[in-house]
Amino acid sequence: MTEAVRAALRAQRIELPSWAFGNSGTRFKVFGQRGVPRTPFEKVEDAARVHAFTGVAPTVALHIPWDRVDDYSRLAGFAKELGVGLGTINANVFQDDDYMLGSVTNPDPVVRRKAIDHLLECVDIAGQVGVRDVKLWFSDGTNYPGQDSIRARQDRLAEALQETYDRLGDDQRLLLEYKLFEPAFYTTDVPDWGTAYAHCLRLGPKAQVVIDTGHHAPGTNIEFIVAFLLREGKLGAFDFNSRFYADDDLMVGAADPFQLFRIMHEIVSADALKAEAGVAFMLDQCHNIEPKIPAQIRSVMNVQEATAKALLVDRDALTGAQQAGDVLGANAVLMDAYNTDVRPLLADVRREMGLDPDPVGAYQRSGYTEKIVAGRVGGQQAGWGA
Ligand code: LRH
Ligand code: MN
Ligand code: MN
Repeated sequence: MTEAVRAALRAQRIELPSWAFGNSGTRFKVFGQRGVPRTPFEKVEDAARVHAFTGVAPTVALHIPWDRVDDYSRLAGFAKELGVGLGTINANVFQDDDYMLGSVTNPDPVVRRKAIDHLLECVDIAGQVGVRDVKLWFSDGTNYPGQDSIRARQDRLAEALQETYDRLGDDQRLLLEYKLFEPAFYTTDVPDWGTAYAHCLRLGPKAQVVIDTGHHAPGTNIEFIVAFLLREGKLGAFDFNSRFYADDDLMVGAADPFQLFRIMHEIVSADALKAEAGVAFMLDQCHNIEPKIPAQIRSVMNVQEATAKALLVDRDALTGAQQAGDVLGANAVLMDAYNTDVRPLLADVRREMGLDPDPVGAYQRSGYTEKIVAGRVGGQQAGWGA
């Protein structure tokens, strides 16, 4: 049992977002931190440090055009030299003035064409560097009743998704992310998992749903969505972060570690932790007031702790109690695992992997922060709020 748990923890993979390393903030203020990356290459350098100290974060997701470069193969080669690789390509069709009334659902066909062309470009970039996943999130929606036809916007969305889907290579996937609201405040064109699921189902097997943990109404039972989508083979990825109010993008596991555990319990129950299951575990966060590299390390560790606890659930005892209708017993099995202190186990796993058992401390002792603060002047903004 313990060796199986350790092996699963060693094999776990968590993808980092390039945008977590840039300056970020709210619509009130973006705080500049010293030493932040000025280029996508420097973001990859920072991501490589997170992997160096955790051993489980070997890929970095890009956001286009935030991470636009002339030569993506060169960026991929650079990442490889640092011991990491490029990950999911995130398409950004939400920051141009043209998109004020929407991107792929905009009433203007010229704007829709521009947005779809960008999605196709993202598929092509992913293809060039051998990346499997292209992630689509649309800020599209309306602010006022009557502003546009809800139904026509679904038709436009379906058309855009189909064209993008048709461009995918055999081994590529389209990942569709939903979000309840923001920036649109009346309707959002992909507001929930049901909408995302229905579009993905129509598109076919290469289209799957992304669950961003911060994109639901308060009180939503996210682990139910996880269980349902896994059962249907339609859970493609997570964007992990945590929230107290809305899409706060705080460190995963910071606001509600118990929820993260419940999510990972569904993953482990469905045997979906292993890479072959096809669920990508990504962070989607911004670090407005805390230092970014250690915050990413901390976030990776939080996911590992929730995973370790989920792996420790005594599944035979749980099934036994469930089948016997033993409500309290079943709940106790789950709580026993959740209340286990898994930090010594994870420290051991890190030693087995040749890592320092204390990744944040090891990073802080490494002198990397001092090096980037001295060497990088005029860091980049991550993009809006992220
Ligand atoms: C939207 C979102 C989406 C974007 C990211 C920057 O709120 O979660 O995943 O790509 O933020
Ligand atoms: Mn997201
Ligand atoms: Mn978000």
